[in-house]
Amino acid sequence: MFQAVLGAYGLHAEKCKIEPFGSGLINHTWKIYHDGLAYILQEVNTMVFRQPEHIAQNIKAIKAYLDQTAPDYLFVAPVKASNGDDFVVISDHFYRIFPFVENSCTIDFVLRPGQAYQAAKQFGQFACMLSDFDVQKLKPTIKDFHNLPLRIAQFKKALTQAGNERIREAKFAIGEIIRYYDIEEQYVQLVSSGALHLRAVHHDTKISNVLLQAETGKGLCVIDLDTVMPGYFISDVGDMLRTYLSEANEEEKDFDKIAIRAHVFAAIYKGYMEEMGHVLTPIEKQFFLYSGKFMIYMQAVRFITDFLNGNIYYKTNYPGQNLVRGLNQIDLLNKYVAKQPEFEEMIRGIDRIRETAHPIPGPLRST
Ligand code: GN1
Ligand code: MG
Repeated sequence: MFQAVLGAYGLHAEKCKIEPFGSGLINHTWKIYHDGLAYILQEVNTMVFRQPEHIAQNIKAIKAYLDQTAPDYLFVAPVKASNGDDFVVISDHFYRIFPFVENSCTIDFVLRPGQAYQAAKQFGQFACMLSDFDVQKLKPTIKDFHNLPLRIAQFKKALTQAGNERIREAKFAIGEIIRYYDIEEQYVQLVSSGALHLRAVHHDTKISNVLLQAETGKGLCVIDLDTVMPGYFISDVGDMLRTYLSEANEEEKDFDKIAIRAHVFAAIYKGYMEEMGHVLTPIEKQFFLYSGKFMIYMQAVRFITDFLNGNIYYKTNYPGQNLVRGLNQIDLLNKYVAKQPEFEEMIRGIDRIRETAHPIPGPLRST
């Protein structure tokens, strides 16, 4: 495989050092060293991305737009194959290569609030740069990706199809998912009322999708644009809250280690709002906190559904892993909900400081 894929880019597999890279649950990724240069090779999972050419088209459209409107932005575009294409298809498998950005690094876990701040600023900047881009030009790369009612429908269907043993094992998790159905009801209400604007949304804002300057840790740009498509800002903010706030990640089996870091919340809010505060509508801003519930809950539903279905979607390393992940997310959700009053207070505090620094202009102020 490597020979054919790398050959399509004019690289010689026998001269390359190839190592597995990253920790994604969907695609396969390798780092390739060739002639003093480094690349990232990815095989796109076409069971998940049914029309991978949509990914390539979206990235091309965004690149063309940003080349015009934000030429200084570091946009990591795919390397062109020898035939000029952005990807190659070998035996029905879909591959692409990215340049490895020198002096950059990624991290897998937020250790300090400053890192959450940098990432939130990067995802905020990306959303802001695309706020006037015509989202209708973006094709959905995964249909109904963050459509919570559909995820609930899939969960209900899995409940009717799963064997008794799995239902018994997941009993507590199932009860918790049902107990939180109001999160879905609120989403339906939000979308149907038009409160959320359709925007270009990244949809996968985990910390490892931000390139940082290796020496300073300053954010450089966002990567992994496979799921950039029309959506709502709650997906991006919500997945940051889901993946940055906790002291332990979604794989943790010891739930005592799941603890919410309030200073990380403040960093995400500050970083994102510095970039998107003037783009989001006042109504959208009211759902900043809701976005955490929305994404943590949806991830719990997706993990538990996959467990009930016999683990057909997410890569797993041991039986019951999706149940552990789902229970982990439910624990996180409970702890997040308990923190809401504290976070509301923090938001008010940060907004007050921002307003003092940038007073609202116009008739609202009489001086
Ligand atoms: C998948 O493969 P990765 O880690 O980038 C999933 C996300 C989930 C995440 C949970 C296309 O992302 O939606 O939040 O696992 N991506 C897809 O770890 O389903
Ligand atoms: Mg991804």
